[in-house]
Amino acid sequence: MTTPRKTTRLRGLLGSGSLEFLLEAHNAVSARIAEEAGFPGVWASGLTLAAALGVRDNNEATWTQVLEQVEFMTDATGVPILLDGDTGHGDFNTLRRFVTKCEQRGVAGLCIEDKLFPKTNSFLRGEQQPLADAEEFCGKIKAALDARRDDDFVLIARTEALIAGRGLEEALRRAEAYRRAGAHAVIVHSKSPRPDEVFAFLREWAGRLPVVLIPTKYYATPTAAFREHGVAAVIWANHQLRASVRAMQENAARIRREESVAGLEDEIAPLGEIFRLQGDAELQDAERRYRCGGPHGAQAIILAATRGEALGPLTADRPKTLLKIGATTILERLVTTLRQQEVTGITVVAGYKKELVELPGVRRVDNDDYATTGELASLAVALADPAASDGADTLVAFGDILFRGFIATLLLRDPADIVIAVDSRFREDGRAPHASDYVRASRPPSPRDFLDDDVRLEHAEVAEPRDEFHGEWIGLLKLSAAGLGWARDYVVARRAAGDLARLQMTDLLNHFVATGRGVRIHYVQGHWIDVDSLVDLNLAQRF
Ligand code: SPV
Ligand code: MG
Repeated sequence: MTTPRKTTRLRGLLGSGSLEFLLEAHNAVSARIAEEAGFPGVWASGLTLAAALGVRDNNEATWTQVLEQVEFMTDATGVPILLDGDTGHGDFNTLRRFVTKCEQRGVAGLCIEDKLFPKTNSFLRGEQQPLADAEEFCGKIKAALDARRDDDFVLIARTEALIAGRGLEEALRRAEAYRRAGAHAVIVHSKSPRPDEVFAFLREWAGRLPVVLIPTKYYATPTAAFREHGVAAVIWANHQLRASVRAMQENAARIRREESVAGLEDEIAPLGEIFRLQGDAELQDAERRYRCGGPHGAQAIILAATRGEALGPLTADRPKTLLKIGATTILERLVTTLRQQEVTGITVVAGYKKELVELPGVRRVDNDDYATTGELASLAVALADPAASDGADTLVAFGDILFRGFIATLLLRDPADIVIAVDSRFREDGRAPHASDYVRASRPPSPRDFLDDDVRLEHAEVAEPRDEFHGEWIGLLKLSAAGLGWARDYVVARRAAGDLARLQMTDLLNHFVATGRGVRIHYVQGHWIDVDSLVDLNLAQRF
């Protein structure tokens, strides 16, 4: 079954027989927010579109400029948009072209009002609101209807008779003329603080066409009263803009006063929410689907759930991955390095202070049990995420390492299913012996390493260095699509067996060895660093 067109849905909404609500929006993000809040349609308000552009509601923005904005709104939403077309921005002929362009840009319906171009907002200048000649306005309605390609494109005629102080009789006379001209619904606008005059209109009108109201001034009217009077739809015409203006004014004043944004962080939308509203997840999926070949199309999982207790007070307010190396965090540098190797679709597993882990274009998943689980539980969270693509090569990296980009490329270019980078200089890296991920390989490093590419892992272990080890795993692993599947099978099995929480990445590597999958090793000599201690952090500043 295909979804009905937006025009058809707007038509249906006005004729539904029950009271519907449209919410104002003035740009794509406010339109999307209105849709997500559950509104079945959006009012693209002339007043707030103009205000957002910093101009007056006097047709200072041309109709093409208005449509530029509205096109972003229709692109960003699945619900129909009813555009405030003011007077139609000119005579019948301008209006015809306007209707054509509205249809082309995905607008579901247009509302035109019987005032003179350029109009003035209905709540300004008292009753100094010159009305259009009703007959001429009927000609515009007919022209607009004839200009449509889509028979369901909605045309609403709005009378400003009450705004202009011309009384109920004139409002009824005009509404009736507009009905005969073919309008699908009427708006009778009022600036009275009470609904009496619009309710009087509704009683006389007796349901000849759906009536839409804009109760900006008679806002205190109970919604039940609109229902009782058979109102087809209510438009909340400017409330998103007004809410955001108040929020921005308070925000700006506070930042100015406090000379800091630190106190605001928890009170404003997190960056991740902005990326979500922009649809970043869709782009990540698309990147996985459409960027193919070689290292292109690889994805990455960064394990960054732990605090890094060894760093003491430095990680009191942030996870280790967010410590700064120069001007950027470890995570930012890691992401930049990965992107330079054309890795797209980066997922970071956060835990400790997870809400701080936000980076443009980086998907975050959470291991909320980070305090009681190990690396493999974090990996399991990423593998369970639907965004983890099964078709791509995947780099798994610890969130506290920095490495030169060529190492990632080495792993990605290797056709083996499971590949790790191992540092053979672990005894000479200038650091005191420390516990880390050490490996025993099928042979020690040799000058032939660049030629002989078939070194295999025999055993991996989190331990103090011992003579039998050939190197230190740097915390970077490449899995092919098949390798990713085996890793997923393993974490599922371990979870079922009940010991996933205590397992580390070395357990996964040993499992691969034990099951004959073969883990290929690329030896490197330096060119990477991990940040486990203050000494490491200092070394990293020079990396
Ligand atoms: C608008 O939202 O632009 C309207 C409603 O036309 S009003 O501001 O009340 O005129
Ligand atoms: Mg308007």
